[in-house]
Amino acid sequence: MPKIFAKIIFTFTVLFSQNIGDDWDQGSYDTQLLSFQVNTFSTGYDIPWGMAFLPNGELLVTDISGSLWRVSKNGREKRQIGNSLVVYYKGQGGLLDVQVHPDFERNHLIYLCYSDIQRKNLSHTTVARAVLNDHSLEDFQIIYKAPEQLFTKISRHFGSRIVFDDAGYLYFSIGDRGVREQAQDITLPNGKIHRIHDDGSIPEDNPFYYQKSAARTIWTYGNRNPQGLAIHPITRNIWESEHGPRGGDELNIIHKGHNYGWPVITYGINYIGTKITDFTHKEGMDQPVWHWTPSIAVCGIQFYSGKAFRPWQNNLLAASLKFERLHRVVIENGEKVDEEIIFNAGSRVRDVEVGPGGLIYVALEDPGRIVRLSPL
Ligand SMILES: [Ca+2]
Ligand SMILES: [Ca+2]
Repeated sequence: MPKIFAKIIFTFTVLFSQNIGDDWDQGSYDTQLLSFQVNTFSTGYDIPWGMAFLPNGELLVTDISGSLWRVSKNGREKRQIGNSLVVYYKGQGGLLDVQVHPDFERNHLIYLCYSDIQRKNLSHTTVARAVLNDHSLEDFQIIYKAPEQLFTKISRHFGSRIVFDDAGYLYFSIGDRGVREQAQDITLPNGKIHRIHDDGSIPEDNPFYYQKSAARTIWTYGNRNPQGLAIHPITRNIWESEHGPRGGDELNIIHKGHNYGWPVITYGINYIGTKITDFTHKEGMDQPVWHWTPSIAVCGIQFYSGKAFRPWQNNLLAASLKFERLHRVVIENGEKVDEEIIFNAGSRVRDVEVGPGGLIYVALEDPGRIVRLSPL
């Protein structure tokens, strides 16, 4: 009998934490190739920053404020996953991305990146992993942490996203931490894409592994503030999006050891309108596949693969914070050939993810919520 009462109380708690009546995102949208409808999927976040699906179809959601959530397949139940993270929740800092280990069904490992605190107000991007056991984290382990002396009071440009490639390597991004020149300095982790093993050990074939005083986790450099990482469904290349300054938001294909130019080359200018550099091109520095000028404030990206939106197969979905919309970018042979705004959300779009059934999940701000797109 007590067990039944506990269950009833629990059910009520879950239902009332859902704000099920808040269906402000209902609506249908017509686009070039198809029409879809939008439904509220999950509510009650400050800013839902990152999303990752578990193999069983449940969704993990990070809230920038530091909480981690496990949302049922239909979105009706949302339960907090206990964690002991101490995150620097300030400016652009907080709990950032979440990713699921490719072999999750066997090892139950999930990965988190966040702005970590070292003494009072000093912060940097850290990556951790833990075993997800129902609604708690066990065997919590920090697998990447910057040297202590690099933690600063600056609360911007932490990055950060996490992605695994097919060989099981983990890539994560760190922004330039507000000191632009550091993106070119390979002794520092700032303004870089990093590559590590799933346990945090550093692969010996990283490009600067044997270079004296280099940060050995570096995979690419000259990346300003990357907040999007995704694997192309066919080529399996890693694609990255990064915030430019005023103008010059970039979409890049990430290649081992390459220099993506920031701040030596850019299509952007300073926020106050002054020049950063005279150069948009330089030998030895990669050109972006595309740059958004003026900036759309590009955040999360994900390639579409699934059956539900078949005409969008292999297109890139890109979140725009500034213009509060979702873009669909058509890529052919590594180049952008078309772009369409498919969803004017009316709220900053933080992240986009594709669910197991091929439906599209979009993380929105103010109020923090997740909506689901399904074809009509
Ligand atoms: Ca994700
Ligand atoms: Ca660049």
